[in-house]
Amino acid sequence: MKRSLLVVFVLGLLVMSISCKKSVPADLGKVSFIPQPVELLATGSSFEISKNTSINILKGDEDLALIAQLLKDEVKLFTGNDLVVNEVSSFGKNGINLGVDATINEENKEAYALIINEDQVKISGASGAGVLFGVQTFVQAIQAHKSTEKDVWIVASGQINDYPQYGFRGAMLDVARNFFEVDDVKRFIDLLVYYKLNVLHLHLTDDQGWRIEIKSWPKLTTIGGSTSMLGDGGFYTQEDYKEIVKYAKERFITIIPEIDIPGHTNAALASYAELNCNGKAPELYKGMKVGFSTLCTDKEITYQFVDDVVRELAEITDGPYIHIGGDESHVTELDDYVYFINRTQDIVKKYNKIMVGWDEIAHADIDSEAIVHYWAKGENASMGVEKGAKVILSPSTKVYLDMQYDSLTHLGQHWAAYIEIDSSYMWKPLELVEGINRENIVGIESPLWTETISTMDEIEYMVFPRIIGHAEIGWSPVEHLNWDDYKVRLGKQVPLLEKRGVDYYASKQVPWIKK
Ligand code: TNX
Repeated sequence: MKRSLLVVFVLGLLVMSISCKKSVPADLGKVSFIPQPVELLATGSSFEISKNTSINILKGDEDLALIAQLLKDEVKLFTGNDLVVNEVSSFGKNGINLGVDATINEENKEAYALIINEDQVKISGASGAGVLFGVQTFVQAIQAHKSTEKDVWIVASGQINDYPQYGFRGAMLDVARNFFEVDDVKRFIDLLVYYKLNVLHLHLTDDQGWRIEIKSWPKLTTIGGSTSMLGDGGFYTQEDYKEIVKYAKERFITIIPEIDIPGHTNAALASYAELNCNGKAPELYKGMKVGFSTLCTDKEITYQFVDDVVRELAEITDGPYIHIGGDESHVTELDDYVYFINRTQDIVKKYNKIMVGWDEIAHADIDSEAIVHYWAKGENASMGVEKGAKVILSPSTKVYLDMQYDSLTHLGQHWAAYIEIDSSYMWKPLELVEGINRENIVGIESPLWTETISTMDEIEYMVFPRIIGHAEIGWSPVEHLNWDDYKVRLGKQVPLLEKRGVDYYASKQVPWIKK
């Protein structure tokens, strides 16, 4: 545990000397939390979770009812105890109490305060999101301590005040190269919640597949969604997509849908001949190449198409963003590209959404509302910032989850780098691109491209454990980031990962604890 995490025992010793009820002293300061909380004070006593412990929420709070259910499920998974959830009109002095209290942090809605003492646990969030994050921290504290007698679990006492450094902490899943069912996406969302991430970017279209139903252009999915690289294709109906958005929203995760245009569009071009400059539809494509396709930027029908797609997508997307891709448009002339992105920006604004695009969009006349998604070129990110835009950081050499761990990894690619656990953890957002400062950065995102990946187990193997480190970079104060300390805490995530059935890469760099 780092020295900067001030752990005070005096109060705890006092409490213990008054009451010697607990047989096993527990220390909250020794729990291997990830992400590392901002402030932690151990008080040297403990709280017991038995079969009779209740989870309490105030009557009528729907957000908290779902969070209470999630906590109940987690407690059952880790302790075997099936706790009752009570809706109360005011909190008593016992049990695990969940509540929203905006005053705990006026500046940061995602903040929470977790207080564990002998009689009760209090998890207060500045909003529902904060309560959910506090619950995740509490679950990590529970699993760190064994039961002393059958069905009684000891949780170390203390206080945690916590809030994230960045308000945008995301992952991306490419469902275009290979398609993943709604249930897989829901599982992916569950895995993000455990580490306090709050954004899921879905890469919905690419050369190899169009995965979202657009009612005014039905062939996009009946033709464009009929194949994939390693499977039989597939797509989300708008009802499916709405179900994903709802599931994510209940867990305080924002869905960002991406329609990758004007390049990466072979599936759309194969579905509608009129979107091609030569009026001919190409064959569907199942290969690995990138950068060979483009919408016809000087046909008016192209903009009708973009307008319809953005309009339908905006209607079913709850969050503020639409991602328009814009990467690797190698067969679009630069002038045409700039013209296309400019018009697309107007369309996205017309439907009251914020345009996000890969770093190449900085070449266009983007305005200060746009967000440049840095992945490859620092100079593009800087150019975007000069135009007043903000930046999402996805440095491909650090956070690309499809990059192989080393030369023996049987999945993935290595064009950006081999990314072992140390390398994926050891970078700092503020040291990445010259001229980009804290106020220019929205947050960080870890993308998983799926050219070589087609099952949930494979997703998990590439994502875990690297994303756990990215979650800490996005959440914890920079002075808490330390590889030697982190790798030990990561090694202690084993029970959490295994009970949750996560198929992770057991890197030799990490001192994994024995099961
Ligand atoms: C680059 S990152 C791409 C994707 C590929 C990925 C494979 C980006 C904006 N474009 O189209 O899937 O590399 O690693």
